[in-house]
Amino acid sequence: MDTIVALSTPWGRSGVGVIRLSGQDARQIVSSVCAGASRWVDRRASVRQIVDTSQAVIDDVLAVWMKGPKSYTGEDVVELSGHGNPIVLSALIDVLIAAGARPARPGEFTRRSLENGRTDLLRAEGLAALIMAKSMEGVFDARAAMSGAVGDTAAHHREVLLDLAAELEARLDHPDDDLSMQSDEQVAEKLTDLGVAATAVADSWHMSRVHQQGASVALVGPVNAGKSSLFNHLVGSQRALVSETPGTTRDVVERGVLLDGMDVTFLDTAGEGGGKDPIEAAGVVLGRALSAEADLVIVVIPTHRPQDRVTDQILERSKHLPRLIVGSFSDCPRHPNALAVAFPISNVDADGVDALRAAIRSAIGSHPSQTETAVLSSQRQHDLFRAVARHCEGAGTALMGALGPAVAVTELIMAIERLGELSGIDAREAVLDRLFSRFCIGK
Ligand SMILES: Nc1nc2c(ncn2[C@@H]2O[C@H](COP(=O)(O)OP(=O)(O)OP(=O)(O)O)[C@@H](O)[C@H]2O)c(=O)[nH]1
Ligand SMILES: [Mg+2]
Repeated sequence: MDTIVALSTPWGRSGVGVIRLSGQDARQIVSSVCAGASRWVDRRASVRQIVDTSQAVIDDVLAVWMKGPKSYTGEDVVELSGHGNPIVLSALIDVLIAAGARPARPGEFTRRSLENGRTDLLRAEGLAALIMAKSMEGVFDARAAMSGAVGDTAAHHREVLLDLAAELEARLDHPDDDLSMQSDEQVAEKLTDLGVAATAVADSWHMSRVHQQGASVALVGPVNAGKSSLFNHLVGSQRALVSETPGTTRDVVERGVLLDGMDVTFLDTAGEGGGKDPIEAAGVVLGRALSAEADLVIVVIPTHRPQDRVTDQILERSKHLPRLIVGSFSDCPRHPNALAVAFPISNVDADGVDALRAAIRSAIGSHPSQTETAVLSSQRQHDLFRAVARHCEGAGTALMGALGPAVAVTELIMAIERLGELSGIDAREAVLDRLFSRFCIGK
């Protein structure tokens, strides 16, 4: 196996930059570019001078050798902390490459760790999530993922499924003997329970994704509802144009802010029910498309006007989306036929905006808690748990219906395979390639 090398800290000027090498020749390669003789003691830091071919000293580095297999990758690892100047660091890497190391590919250190059984795919994804997390909740979720909670849940589901599959296989192999311990109904009931549990795990991804990637919150509503005014309050600066002309906002205006430790991107969209202007109409279409993908929709309804057809349509369209309904113009007399809303606000004096902000924050993320429950750290994990739930459901239906136990077993085997893919037991190269291409080089 080649010895690989990469900078593990970001390129740029900083106090130190850490260069990592992994592979059987790691120590020997570093020794060959050190001035003077070098002795290595496992996990003991020592200062060394790294020289180029003309023996000029490039840098003094702090070197640590971590003997395999008890290292990050499971191989011999050497970490060199050099001075954090990209010119120095790239010169160091160049001499290490000239001495026999090969530049690492993205995620290759973690991939080796996986191949050497030092981690599994779920933990590796947890690690990627930890590095990318855009909120403290995301950090805690990632830590839970790295502790193996998802793997434990998957292993438990796998055991139950293997038992049930074996139970059904027995019926198929010996249809005349009564070997089965459980009735079809009992098996079907267990499958339903498992399907529900797998769905609950899959659903947890919605929240974890927001924790990890930050949230997008779209403001929608009829024209002149005060969306842009509210948007400006929420982002804390005058970003969107406000005017009494209906249809002021056309393009979607976007602004990211840190809301109580979470990256939140607010989107102000074109109001609905304005004139027949084609550009305005195009703005409405764009706003609808983006708000359908948002993590939260804020429906802004002016409560000094009667509830009209446009409002009804907006409420109908957003009813399956996570949403909060806000009543603007709370400073004006309420119209008797206005919609009753949970969050009254006034854009004149920002009354109610703080309460709304708190409601938005709790709608998009729970507060940090180190739960032991399975928290997913990738879309891939979500899709697999969904598939498991679907196969459990399919197996139950087959068993209780005309298709019978043979089809049910096939479904169960598919569910077991999906669970295996989760931790990488059966992961194909393609999955690995996709996963590791998202890692940064040096990780
Ligand atoms: N009194 C009062 N006036 C408001 C309030 N919110 C907005 N306005 C006024 O209503 C008008 C429309 O406000 P905007 O924020 O531009 O409304 P919008 O929903 O973005 O409108 P479009 O972009 O046209 O869809 C402006 O003149 C605002 O000053 C409010 O809560 N109270
Ligand atoms: Mg507007």
